[in-house]
Amino acid sequence: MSDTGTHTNRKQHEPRNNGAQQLASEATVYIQLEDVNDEIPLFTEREQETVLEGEPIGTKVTQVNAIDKDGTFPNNQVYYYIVDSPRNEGKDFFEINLQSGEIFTKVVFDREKQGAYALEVEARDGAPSARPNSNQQPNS
Ligand SMILES: [Ca+2]
Ligand SMILES: [Ca+2]
Repeated sequence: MSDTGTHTNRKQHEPRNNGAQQLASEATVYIQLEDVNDEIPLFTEREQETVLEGEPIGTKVTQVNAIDKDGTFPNNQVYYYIVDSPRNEGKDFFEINLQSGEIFTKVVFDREKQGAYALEVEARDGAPSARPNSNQQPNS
């Protein structure tokens, strides 16, 4: 379809019912990007803490914090765990609040028995991972 004249004749573009005609319409589609759980919660700092010997069970030692850069819940929800491994020296002596990351003592310490403990903690997010080879587990 082209205009034969030097200037456009608007009438040629008006709909007519006298033959085959292509119909068209336009619409704007708003696309919202959906967050995929591809970010791992990362601890903001590795810290060294001290606890006094002789303190009662349940004494707060510290609070760890991890940040997950995913955009939405639960992809960015962080849960804290004490790593359940025989190599985790401190696992029987401390407990952690799943949601707040606060760490508390589970025993009364005696500095003369053992002077320091290494405690491994883990941050996991709240949704199956979208990362490859994740087996649908949360990111950690
Ligand atoms: Ca995440
Ligand atoms: Ca994401």
